[in-house]
Amino acid sequence: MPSFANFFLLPKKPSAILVRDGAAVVRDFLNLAEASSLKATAEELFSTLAACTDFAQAEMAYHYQTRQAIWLGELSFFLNANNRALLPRYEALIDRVTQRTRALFGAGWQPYLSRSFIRRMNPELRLPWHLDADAARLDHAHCCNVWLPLDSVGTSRPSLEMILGSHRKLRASVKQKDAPALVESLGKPWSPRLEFGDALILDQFTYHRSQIVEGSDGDRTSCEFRFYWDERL
Ligand SMILES: O=C(O)CCC(=O)C(=O)O
Ligand SMILES: [Fe+2]
Repeated sequence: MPSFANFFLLPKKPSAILVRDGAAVVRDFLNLAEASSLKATAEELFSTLAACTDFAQAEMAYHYQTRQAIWLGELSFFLNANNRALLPRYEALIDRVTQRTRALFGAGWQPYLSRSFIRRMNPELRLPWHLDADAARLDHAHCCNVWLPLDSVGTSRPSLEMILGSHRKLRASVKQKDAPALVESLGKPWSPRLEFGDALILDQFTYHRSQIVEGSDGDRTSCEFRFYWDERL
């Protein structure tokens, strides 16, 4: 528990929490109507990809077929050819997530669609400990992940597990892979519970993995909307 004196020194703004901890939970990042629209759009996207027999975008086919992930890098082109009616709804949602990210964290955040996904997760697809800076080849000095699960997570469905503060130690040494000893040296893992509409914002150097929830089938869908910082904005 923080002491009474420290209470007034704790950062309250999500942007200050992100800088301090490398992760910030934002309750109601999307309201219920927006989150429901995102979930319906994600479901329709998965059905559209499932029905596609001939992908013009090889990288999209690769992510979908190997990892059940919809790559956003060329999704607009794909929808233009395969489900044009869905395109404006998808683009409006990206705009909404961008506006919300900028309002909370600063106007310099730019959508990084070529490093963004909507992902279906099950125990076989779980991601081990990693840094997004390394695993997702982010190639910018400042990147974050607006992680939006499309169901509540952290009880029966898996959340993310992370080590708060690890971003400060790992910024200097990016090439660290799955290593239990590294986890112990960085601190105690923590997993937030998130309700539908809540988001977890992760710094690209925060060490994290898919949470392991024993006794559940572990299925869930989530969005990884990545952003990079453009100082000119
Ligand atoms: O969805 C997961 O379990 C892992 C996601 C992840 O590592 C990420 O969004 O960076
Ligand atoms: Fe990740």
